[in-house]
Amino acid sequence: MTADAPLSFAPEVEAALKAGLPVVALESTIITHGMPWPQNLEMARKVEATIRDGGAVPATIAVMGGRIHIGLTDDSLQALARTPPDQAMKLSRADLAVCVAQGRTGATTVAATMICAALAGIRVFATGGIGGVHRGAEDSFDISADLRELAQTPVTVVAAGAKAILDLPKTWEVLETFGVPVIAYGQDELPAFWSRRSGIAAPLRMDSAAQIAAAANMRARLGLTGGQLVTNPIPPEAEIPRDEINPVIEQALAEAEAQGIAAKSVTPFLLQRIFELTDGRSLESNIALVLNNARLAADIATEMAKP
Ligand code: PSU
Repeated sequence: MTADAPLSFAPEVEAALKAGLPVVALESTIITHGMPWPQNLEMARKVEATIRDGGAVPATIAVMGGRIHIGLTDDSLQALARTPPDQAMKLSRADLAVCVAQGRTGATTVAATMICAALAGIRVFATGGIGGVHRGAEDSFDISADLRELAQTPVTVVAAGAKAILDLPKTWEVLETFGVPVIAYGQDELPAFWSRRSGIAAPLRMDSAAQIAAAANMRARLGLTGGQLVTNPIPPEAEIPRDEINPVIEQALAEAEAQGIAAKSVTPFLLQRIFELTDGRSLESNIALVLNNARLAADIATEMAKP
C-alpha cells in the first residue's frame, strides 16, 4: 500500500484485511451511472449480503470528502445511490486523483476500483460487465481505460464478460494484446453479459475458484504485472438470449449516434435505453449477473485467503 494514500477503511474491512480474511471489492459507478434509483441501492445491498453469505467481507469503494472509502456504511451507500449521475464524477485512472484532491464525490469504474483495491491490499473484485472497445472505435477511438488497467494492476476481476453494447471481438483482441488472461468460468465460450453465449471461443477456461486463485498466486510469483479477467456466464434463468437482445442493442446504438452521445455518457445512455426498450428486463438480468459474480468472487477470495 502507498504509505500516504488517503484511504478510509470501514472497520470491518480493516479488521478482515489485517487478519488475512477474504475481502471482495465492489465498484460504485454501477450504482451511480449503471442503474436507476431505487434498484441501484437494492442491488448494492444485495451484492454485499451475497458476499457475506459466501464467507467474505464486502468493500464497496467510492470517493467522498477527499478520501477513498474502502467499505461504505449503509448511510453512505444510500447517499451515493441517490446522487444524480451528473453530480458524481465517473472516475477512471485519469480523474481519480483530481476528484480526491478537490474533495468531490466520485464513483469508481472498474479501472479506478482496481487501483483503489490494489492500494488497499484487496485482490478480488466483482462487477457486472467491464468496459471495452466501443462499436465504431475505428473512428471514435473510444476504448475503455478498464482494459489497460487489467494489464497493469494485480486484481482478479469477476464480470459477466464485457458489456454486450461493445464490440466484443475487438475487446478480446485488445486484452490479448495487453497480455490479460481472459478466463471463461465453466464453459468454453465467452459469455456476453445479458447472454450466456457470444459465439466467441474463450482463450482460457477454469472450473473452480481454487484454479482461479492458484493462477493469480502464480502470476504474483512469476512477477507478471496486471490482473485477470474472469468471465462468469449469467445464470440460465436470468439470461436474455443473444438473438433477443441484439436488435434492442442495435436500436439503442442508433439512437445514441443520432443524438451525438459521446465519451463517458455512451454506456449510461445505452444501458438506460435498453432498460426502457426491454420494459426493465435488462435491469433484472443485470442485477442477477452481478449477484452471480459476487458469489464467485467470494469463493475466489476465500481460496486466496488460504495459507
Ligand atoms: N457493470 C455493470 N454496469 C455498469 C458498469 C459495470 O453492470 O455500469 C460500469 C463499470 O464501472 C465500468 C463502466 O467500468 O461501466 C464502463 O464504462 P465505459 O464503457 O464508459 O468505460
